[in-house]
Amino acid sequence: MAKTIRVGILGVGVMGAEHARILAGQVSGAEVAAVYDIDTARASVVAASVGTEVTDDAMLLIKDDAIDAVLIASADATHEEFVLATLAADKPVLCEKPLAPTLSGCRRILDAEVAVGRRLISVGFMRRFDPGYLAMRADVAAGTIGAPLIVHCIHRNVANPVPESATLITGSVVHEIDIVRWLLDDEFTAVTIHCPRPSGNSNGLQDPIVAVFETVSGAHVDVEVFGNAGYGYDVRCELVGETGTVQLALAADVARRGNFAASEAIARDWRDRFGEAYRCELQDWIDAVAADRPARTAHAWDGYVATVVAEAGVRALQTGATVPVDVPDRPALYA
Ligand code: ISE
Repeated sequence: MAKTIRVGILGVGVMGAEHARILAGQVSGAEVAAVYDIDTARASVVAASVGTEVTDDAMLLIKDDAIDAVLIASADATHEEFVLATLAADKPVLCEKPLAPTLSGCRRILDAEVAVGRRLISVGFMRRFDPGYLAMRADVAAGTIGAPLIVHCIHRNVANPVPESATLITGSVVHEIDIVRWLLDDEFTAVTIHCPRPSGNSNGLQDPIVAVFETVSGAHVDVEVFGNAGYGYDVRCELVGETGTVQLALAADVARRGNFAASEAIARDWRDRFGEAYRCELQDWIDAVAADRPARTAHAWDGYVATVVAEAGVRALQTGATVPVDVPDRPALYA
């Protein structure tokens, strides 16, 4: 019988609790073996919900022989320390985005993994497992729409309390940065940020933002992002090629008709919209750990490049200028 992978989860806020729930109930071959959170009361609630133990020391959890793999969903500022400790323990780790909040932190992680010489790090860009994005990528690879020329993206949150406008880029647009690199198999070369009149619901921040990227192949990518769109969590993507277009379907599972009108539900948040993607991401990660192969998720290099591009986006927001994106050479480990 295949080995059960014993996962330790660091951080059980919104996403850590969701990962615990999915791992415990929807993923085969996995067990949530321990959880840690800086808020021990929260850790106890999540541990009880999945029938596991609470550990009050993150480093002990990472080193524990009873833990095979580590999932990091703690505060962004803790990612670097926890990922490096997991690498030092020679264990696979799935880290929620961002890999680290600073480029220097991402670089230290990358260098550490290159020194180990084995890919142990996965980064939680779950959209790569969404059936719609997967179908779009297959179309691009098959040449169905010809060479991609333009990508139109929409990313609207219901009410996302972010500390500063830049977080709309580092926390939200970063998903489009990753998914477009992956869809087009291309790299970004420049970014410009446009700032429309802020919404009355913007809490004093620049919200919405429109980011426009250019790529090595010459494609243009626009991303409209809202922290506080109010009406629903709405993620769209249309890829325009030389001979056709492909886009994510908008339809929910059911559409209702009545009172001379038709309606369908809109997701409430990313857990709702990307539930299947999270499940597939976790199942693939567990299968990869069991088979001792790299997971299909984004790896540390992808996490690093996403931060390179997002940081350029933040500079573009701050200066109003078009900022070049300099992606260094890819280490052979990520070929
Ligand atoms: C949030 O942190 C996420 O990662 C969601 O997937 C994204 O849609 C949202 O905009 C972010 O704030």
